[in-house]
Amino acid sequence: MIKKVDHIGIAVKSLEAVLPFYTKVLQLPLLKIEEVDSQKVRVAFLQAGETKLELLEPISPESAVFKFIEKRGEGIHHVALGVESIEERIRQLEEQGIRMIDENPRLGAGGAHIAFMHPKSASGVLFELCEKKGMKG
Ligand code: CMX
Repeated sequence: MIKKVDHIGIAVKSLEAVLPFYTKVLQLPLLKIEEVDSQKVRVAFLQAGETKLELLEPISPESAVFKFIEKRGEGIHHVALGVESIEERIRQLEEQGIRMIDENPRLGAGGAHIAFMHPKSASGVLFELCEKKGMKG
């Protein structure tokens, strides 16, 4: 069902403030920076071997990431699992009693199809299902 850990989401207050740590200290290649308006975040993707890190900066107090940082501070926000046939995966999880935040996939960064599971259904971890239909990586 799960192909790989596609990326790990990390909540940050400011991309500019933390990027030198990731690009200069850890020497991870910066793949892209983009705004995901639907999620009210600006994101930076870094290649970390076979997976990626997604730095998430809230661009509005309405963003889930803004609320997360207020409550818990900066840090690991979610784990994104790469899947195929995301609609089918969602149905399977629901059949097993898992509460989905997204009952249907929606568009995330880079045009990926994504759906979040509720952390209360996943022992306190916010998991994202992520399908890259016709996309590389
Ligand atoms: N990881 C683990 N637990 C989390 C969490 C996270 N990232 N965010 C919230 N929670 C927990 C809280 O600690 C809280 O638990 P307690 O009741 O035990 O304190 C519970 O979930 C409810 O949290 P809340 O602060 O009251 O916030 P909400 O219920 O309003 O929202 C959530 C929580 C997960 C439903 C919401 O953040 C959400 O819908 N997330 C999915 C979308 C998202 O995160 N988008 C940003 C990234 C987008 C991208 O990658 O492009």
